[in-house]
Parts: sequence; structure tokens; C-alpha cells
Amino acid sequence: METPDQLRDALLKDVEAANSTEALEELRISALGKKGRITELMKGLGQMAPEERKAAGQALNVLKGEVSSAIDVKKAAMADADLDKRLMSEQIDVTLPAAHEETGYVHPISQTIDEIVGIFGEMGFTVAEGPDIEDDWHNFTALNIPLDHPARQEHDTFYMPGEDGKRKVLRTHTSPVQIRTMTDQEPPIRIIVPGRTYRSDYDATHSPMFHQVEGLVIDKTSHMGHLKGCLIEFCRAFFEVDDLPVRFRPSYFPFTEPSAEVDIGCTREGGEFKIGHGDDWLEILGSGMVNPNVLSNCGIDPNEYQGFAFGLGVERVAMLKYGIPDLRTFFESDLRWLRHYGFRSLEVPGMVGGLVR
Ligand code: 2NM
Repeated sequence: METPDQLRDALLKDVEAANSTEALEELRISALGKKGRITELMKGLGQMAPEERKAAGQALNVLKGEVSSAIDVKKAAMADADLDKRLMSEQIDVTLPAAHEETGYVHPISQTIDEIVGIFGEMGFTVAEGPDIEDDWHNFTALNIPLDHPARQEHDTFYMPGEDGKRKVLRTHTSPVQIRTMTDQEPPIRIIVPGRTYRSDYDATHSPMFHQVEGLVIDKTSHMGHLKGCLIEFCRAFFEVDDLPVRFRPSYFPFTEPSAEVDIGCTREGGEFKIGHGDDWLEILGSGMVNPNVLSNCGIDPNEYQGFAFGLGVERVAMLKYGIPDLRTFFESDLRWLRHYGFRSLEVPGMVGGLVR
């Protein structure tokens, strides 16, 4: 029978030699398991004389502890080594650019709306949305548009039967969302409203479905100066020209009084068109101080509150900014066109950066 000292030397040598966690586990069972070599020695204690048994029992317990902790230490060292090895093999450089997704581009309309919302978002506007299918009151009546206004004619507007005999209308602008907001919320109001709009018109510069972004500010002291500052700032940020000339030209809308159209400076020389320089003008936005009748229609007291509103066509400004020559191509779902004019999805638009690619 081997002595505890011999057994210790043998087992510690085996621990030293073991080269896997599985081998270590086998070793543990063969030494300390039910039929292990140390366990077998312990079973022999019963046959010893009491004086002998005490010393031998203590020696075996020490041996058991030594072998068991040698196995634990080795196991921990091996786990550390395994982890180090994995960490080395799984190293990644998080500063590398994201892999470019080759299929899938952001449509220029989505990109342009995101840019516009980004600019007004920085000014403190929040996005509001509403239904595409409206009723006459929200789309026309509340907006102070007279019953005999040409926009209300079947020829210009898509109508459809409604539930209780009242016709429904595909909204011809996003203004009904402003009406809903003014009806539902207490001023101050500062919203930007992007969305689809519909007019019965189709040629090189008109699509029956197109996109608008409109804005609305209602407060006790809002005035024409705020309207001008806000829209000058927007034009310069959107077209990325710091000293872009901006001009306000008197106009008429039923829902605003006074009303103004907003032009930006441009050149049209020798077949070349350029934004931001020269002595020609290009219309970009419609705007005005909200007509007191509109405020009253929405339950807002025009003696206490006033505000301004504005609107622009998304396709039009997208074509100007990104040099897209034909409006109809926006809606043709031509993948070659999208690969050319589309935007990479990870390039999130902010205040600036839409033009520089
Ligand atoms: C425009 C031009 C001018 C406008 C007015 C309103 C409302 F609801 F407040 F009366 N919403 N949008 C507005 C004013 C829209 O688009 C060319």
C-alpha cells in the first residue's frame, strides 16, 4: 500500500501534467471520488489502532486538502488562459466604420423630410401627424377657405363617399393637422407637420400624391418678425448657404393675413442654375400670420393669441437641393435611380450635411 506522502507526490505530478479541464476532473474523481485513491486510504483508517488512526486521519485530511486545492488552482489558471486566448482571437476594432449595406437606400423624399424636421427640431418644434383621409371641415372650412373656392371642386380634389352621407376628402395639404392640433391643444403651440397630400393633377411638375411640410407657431406675442427670422434661418440651414439671400413677397392665402411667399436668391445664366448667388429669385415657401377666423374656428381667442404658419413642397425643394430633374422619377420605384439619388441609411441627417457626401 502506498503511503500518503507517495500518493501526494504522484497526484501532484498528475495535476501538473493534466492539460485540460476534463483531465483535471477525471483526476479529481480518481483521487477524491467514491472509489478514489485517497478515499480508499481513508476507508483503511477503520482497521487502525486508535492512537495510530488520529495521526493518519489528520495526514490524510491534509493530503485531501492539498490535492483538492492544487486541482482548483490549476483549473482556475486554465480558465484564465482559455479566456485570454478567446479575447485575443475575438478582438474587434470598434473604431472601424460600419460595414456598408449594399442593398437598401433612403429615398430622397425621406431624407429631405428628415433634414427639414431636423432643422425645425433644433428650433424647438415637435412633429405632429394626422389622417390622410379628412372631412371638409378640417381640410377647407376651418381654414377659412370659402365654399366656392376652386380648390374645393371635384376637378382639383379627390373625394370619396363617407359613412353618414357626408363625403370624405384626401387632404390637399397638411393644414388639417394644424387645425386638429389647435382644436385639441392649449397654446403655446410649435409644431412641424410632414406628410402625404393629394391633388388631382399629373404632369412634369405635379404628382397626384406629393409631400408637404407645414409649420405652425401660436403664442401670445408671436409676430411677423418671428416668422421672418424662423424662415430665413431655415432656408440658410437647408440649402447650406450662410449668406443666402431671402426675400418676402406679399401674397394671399385664405388662412393667413397678411401672407407672404418666400424667395431665395439664385442665378440662371447660360443654362446653369445655382442657388445662393446672382440676382434672380426662386419661390420656396408660402407663409403668413394665421387668420383670426382660423383661430376662432379652432376655439382659440384671437384677442389673446396670434401666430404664424408656413408650408413647402418636399419634392420641389428635394429636386432643387439634390439636382433631381424630373418629379415623376420620385414615384417610379426604379432601383437604379434610387442607387444614384438615394442616401445611405447610417448617415443620419442633422442641421447640416445633406449636401456634402
Ligand atoms: C402654407 C402657407 C401659408 C398654413 C396655415 C395653417 C393654419 F392651419 F394655421 F391656418 N396651416 N398652414 C399655411 C400658411 C400653409 O402653405 C403653403
